[in-house]
Amino acid sequence: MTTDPSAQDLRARALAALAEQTIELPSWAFGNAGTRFKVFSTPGVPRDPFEKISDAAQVHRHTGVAPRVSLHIPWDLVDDFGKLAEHATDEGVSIGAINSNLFQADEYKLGSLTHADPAVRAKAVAHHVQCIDVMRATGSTDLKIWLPDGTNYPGQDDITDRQERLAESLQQIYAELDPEHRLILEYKFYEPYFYTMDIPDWGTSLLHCLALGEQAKVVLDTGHHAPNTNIEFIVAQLLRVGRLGAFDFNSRFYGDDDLIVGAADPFQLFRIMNEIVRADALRPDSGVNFMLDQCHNIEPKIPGQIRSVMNVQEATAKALLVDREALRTAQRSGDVLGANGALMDAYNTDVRPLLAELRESQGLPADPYAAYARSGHQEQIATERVGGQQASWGA
Ligand code: LRH
Ligand code: MN
Repeated sequence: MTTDPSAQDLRARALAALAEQTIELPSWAFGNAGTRFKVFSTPGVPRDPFEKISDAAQVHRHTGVAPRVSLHIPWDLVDDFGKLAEHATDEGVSIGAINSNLFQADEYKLGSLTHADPAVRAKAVAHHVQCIDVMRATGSTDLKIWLPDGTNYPGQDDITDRQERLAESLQQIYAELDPEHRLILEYKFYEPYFYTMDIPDWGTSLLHCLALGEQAKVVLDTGHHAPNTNIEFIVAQLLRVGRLGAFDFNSRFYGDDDLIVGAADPFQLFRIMNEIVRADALRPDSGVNFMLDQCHNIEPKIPGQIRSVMNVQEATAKALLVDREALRTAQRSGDVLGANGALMDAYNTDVRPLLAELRESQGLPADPYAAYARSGHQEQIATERVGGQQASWGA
């Protein structure tokens, strides 16, 4: 352990910030998932939203930083959302963002909120009114909209007309929000359509959010950019204008692979968290909701989520250990290698001992992944959860 007072101070401030960090888990990560080629089943997978929440609570119990679970409607539809929220409370977690679903209905083939037929748009708007009712029943404040709409061939539809219809539909949804609610709007550059996506990039999402009002913010899914996009640049820009509402963290090698965050590119995750720390946006009241959006196609789900949460903590800890004074001095004096070096020193720091110390100070296992493996919970649910319909995307 260093004796240098400024390094000790940096370490103490990093521990304090890490102790406040929270990461929201996606209910669908605990269900079966796959690709168009195969959705694999796994013993012990939840059969309903109650079991999904119980599994998410296991992640929080072992890591201490995952106190919220986002739901997806209709995948997580239940008769009584009040009961589901009570179950979450009993399990020591709460319900986070409510995700709408516009990508599994036949009538949305040529569009939902952008569709030329007002009746189809009205149905899509009504789905969001239903999601807002779920938010009221669960105490959630974030309505998360990923717009899957797009076209496959040039000329198939008028790009501008679709944007006008989209703006009108979003305005109708926005008007239904309660004062404490937010509409967070997710973009994606391709898939399920391959010529245009109606919200393909951060600029388009931002334009619609600015047109809607203060309660509208952008969702940045780390898997939704063209290869080699400088995502931390987008993070810095959205933070600068106060419109970064949330992350959907995952990682990818090529497409929207939804792999474990930090698994494919831990350096990119560090660079993203470095912009978050630089903007002091790690604070719980920063308005940025750090969420995971992943699918564990072949690996066990709960250990996969635990590993994911630990990867975010590690990237965050490294970003918090950047000597910002040295960095600023080098940046301001044009010391290119000095500035890059300040960042790389932090990135190349092994922060696992620091995180182990944090967890032990909170009465948590130093290594949550190993602790969960020792708990026998995976074997227990594989034995108990027999029969019923395993949860999945239900495509
Ligand atoms: C779309 C997306 C969106 C969710 C879905 C599960 O690719 O990222 O955030 O609705 O995955
Ligand atoms: Mn997403």
